Amino acid sequence: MSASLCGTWDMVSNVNFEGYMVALGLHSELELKLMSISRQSGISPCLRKTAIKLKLKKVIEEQGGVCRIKTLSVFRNYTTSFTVGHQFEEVTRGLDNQCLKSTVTWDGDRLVCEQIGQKKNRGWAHWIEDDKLHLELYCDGQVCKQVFKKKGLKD
Ligand code: YOG
Repeated sequence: MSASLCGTWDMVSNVNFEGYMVALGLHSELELKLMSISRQSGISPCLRKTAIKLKLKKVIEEQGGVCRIKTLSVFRNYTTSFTVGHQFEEVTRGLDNQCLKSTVTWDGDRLVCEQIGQKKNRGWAHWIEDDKLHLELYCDGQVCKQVFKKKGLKD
């Protein structure tokens, strides 16, 4: 883990989070009934409405070769731990509740995660630009772009 990604970061912008969440699996109430799928497996419009208002915080740490990324909010938290280059089982509990085969690697200065599961072209990429932490979350053609500033620093 590049030392520069480590730290506590506060969200300053969030573009197309809605599109990303829809791509993760929105179905209307009627569709859910027809498919007999519990609301748990997608992200309901109500949940998306809550999620989009959140100011997220990232806490990125590395210890003994294991990297941990915490995504924190007043509503819900999500943590993932991994070793770069080693595939792991990721369960997106509290998000879209999927079981993924995830692999994080370095692509130049970008820390890139490929998430293999039911959705095509799912993953994320982190990098530093202008002292800010950048994140692209992508799924099935949708890209959400988030930017974070180091905690305590001005914009
Ligand atoms: O981060 O994969 O930093 O894991 C994306 C949420 C909202 C719940 C957050 C809770 C996707 C309802 C994780 C938000 C939307 C909406 C706070 C992003 C799903 C459900 C947890 C992520 C990576 C890269 C590390």
